[in-house]
Amino acid sequence: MSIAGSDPSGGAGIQADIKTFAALNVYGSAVITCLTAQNSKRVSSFRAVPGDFIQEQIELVLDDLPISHIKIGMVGSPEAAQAITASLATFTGQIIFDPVLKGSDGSSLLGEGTMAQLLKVVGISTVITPNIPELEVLTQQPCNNKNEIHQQASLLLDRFPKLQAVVVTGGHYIPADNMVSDLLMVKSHPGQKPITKTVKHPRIVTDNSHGTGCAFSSAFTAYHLKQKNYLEAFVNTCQFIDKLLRVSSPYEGGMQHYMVK
Ligand code: PXL
Repeated sequence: MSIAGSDPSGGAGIQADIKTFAALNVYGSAVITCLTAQNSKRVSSFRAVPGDFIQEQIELVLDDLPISHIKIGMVGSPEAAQAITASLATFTGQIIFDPVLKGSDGSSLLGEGTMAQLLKVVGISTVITPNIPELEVLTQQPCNNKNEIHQQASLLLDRFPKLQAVVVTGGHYIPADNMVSDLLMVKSHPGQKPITKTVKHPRIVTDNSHGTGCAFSSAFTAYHLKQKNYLEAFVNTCQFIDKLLRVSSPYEGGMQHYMVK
């Protein structure tokens, strides 16, 4: 199940999630938290779906389908965060949360007063997949280098008991060698350091990157569903996104093209 915002241009949000699930042969259900008006270039506005209606959707689908994994994207309002945390209180499967703060044009996708609620959603999640700016907002600490990123990811694992893994996507920083590093940190036994894995890959320069974060977290969700292992899911997701960007880059129009097989 994806719980996220709608992007009518089909590149990000719940549309990207469903396409990613389909490309990876995983069934997807979709609960929409808010409607955005946007295209590949800019987000013009968004409207929240009422909290009770979000809750009704989640509960009806959970009541019916054998859902093992839930991916949460744009929450968009405090009411949505409340509805999500309330309706998933007894869910025991994986919850993978991509703490979306901004659209790819840099505009805020965080509704008024939602910061505290975002942390509530982190509190029910087993995995979070922030990019570096989102990690900084979640932790309220600068993450300017590898040490700071590792330290803050590790502190999040300590702070939230349900959280098992933190995945930090590195695409927002342009390093000198043009290599992007994505990080997986998995909680270990109490008192022991978390297990870390870094995947380094060449930066793919393309205009067709709208929705990459959504595709990343839903691919991680789909791979974990199939492989039941954070490390395998992480490595496969990095490869999938690399391929998705490569396949998409020749096309005009800013979008990703899911002919990845
Ligand atoms: O990529 C972040 C994102 C998530 N969810 C929705 C979006 C976007 C970016 O534009 O529109 C609905």
